Amino acid sequence: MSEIFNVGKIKYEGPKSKNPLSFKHYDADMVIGGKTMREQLRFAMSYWHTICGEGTDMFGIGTIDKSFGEKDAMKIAEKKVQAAFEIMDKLGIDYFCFHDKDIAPEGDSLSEFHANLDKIVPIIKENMKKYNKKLLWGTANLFNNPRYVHGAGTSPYADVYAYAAAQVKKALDITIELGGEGYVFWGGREGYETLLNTDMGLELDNMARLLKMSVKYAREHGFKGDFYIEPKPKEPTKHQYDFDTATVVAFLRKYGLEKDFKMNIEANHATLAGHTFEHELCTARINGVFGSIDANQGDYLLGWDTDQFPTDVYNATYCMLEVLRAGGFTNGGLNFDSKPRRGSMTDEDIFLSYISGMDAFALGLKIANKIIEDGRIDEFVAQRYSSYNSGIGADIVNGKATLESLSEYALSLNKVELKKSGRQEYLESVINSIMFEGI
Ligand code: XUL
Ligand code: CO
Repeated sequence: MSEIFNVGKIKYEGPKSKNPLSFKHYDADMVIGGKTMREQLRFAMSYWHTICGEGTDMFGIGTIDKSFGEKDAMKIAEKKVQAAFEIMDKLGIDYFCFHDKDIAPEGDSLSEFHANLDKIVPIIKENMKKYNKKLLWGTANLFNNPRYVHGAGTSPYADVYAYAAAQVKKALDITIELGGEGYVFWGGREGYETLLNTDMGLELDNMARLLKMSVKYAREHGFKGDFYIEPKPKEPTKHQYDFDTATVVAFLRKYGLEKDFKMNIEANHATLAGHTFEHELCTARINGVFGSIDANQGDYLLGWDTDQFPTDVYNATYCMLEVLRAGGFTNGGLNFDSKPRRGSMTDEDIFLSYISGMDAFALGLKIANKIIEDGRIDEFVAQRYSSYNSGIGADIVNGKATLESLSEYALSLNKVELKKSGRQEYLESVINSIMFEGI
């Protein structure tokens, strides 16, 4: 079979290399923090952007043709499989993620969609074997089709809800068939525009019901992986129910779903919620729901979900610091939910974009590991909270303190020492000194 992309295998050539089609920092077999980079980073290719995305934005049609020279919808789908595995193979990416409708055309009915999926899935499975690739997670696209204009699992209409459930069932079947390590729910249309036409309580109860049914079905059918919710505050709806990690944690606890679900944190969604990427990751970690990551970055000046390839090394560093603090990934990984900018429309741009993202995260991993080994940041934090290790502080932490005992203690103090610096600028300079050591 002839190749689709006129690009060879991408190799690690080191930081001095000027070859654009090489890794400068991602050396798959290099051991960092006790594991190889490949094991630590668990990179995944997003099928929707890389294989289906044609460079559209809300003001313009596509700039890239992803029909790969075919005309018939099923032939295109088959060619897309070939393209997907060629890209993963050439970039040395071990995992991929997909929505149901990324891999096969929807056709004119649900049964036609199922039949199309049933033809493509064995081809994907064959290629997974041939190229030794794995599925990080699968999902159902419950936001694109006009039937979901008012929501899917939160639709006011039971028929639409049932249709969404059917799509989830089939996407779970495929995820299980392909040995997927995770299954994602991103609530694209699960939200609302105005309370004037919305029963928010019922919508959220129904969403929880769909999640419960999904967990039950998947576990009964042998799914051993993780379920994820991917928070996002807005876009497409004004108020998305899965606003951010804290909101989702409250939802999961309300409905008793906290044991079944973890988070899939996306960088661009975090910033849309007014948070940093690392804030969302830390919130997930301290609540025991750290799971997987959609790696990308937004643009503060544009302000919408631009899904750009992540090249900001500070962000990648703070992200990997959280990943290492969480003990690394288990079933999760770094899925590039990223696309080249509309103006980057060549085949080569696909490879250049992934190289830039993979190198940025390789740097992030190396620097985050150095920050931990260096110890100055962790030592400062430990010192800052050391008053909780003994005396009145230990009483607070151990639950021995009462309002009376604290009041008595406070009255015995002459004054509270205020001049205890948070040393933010110093700590930021420590990060820079570690990051740019040797320059
Ligand atoms: C949309 C988004 C989705 C999810 C999967 O903003 O991030 O691609 O990752 O449905
Ligand atoms: Co995403």
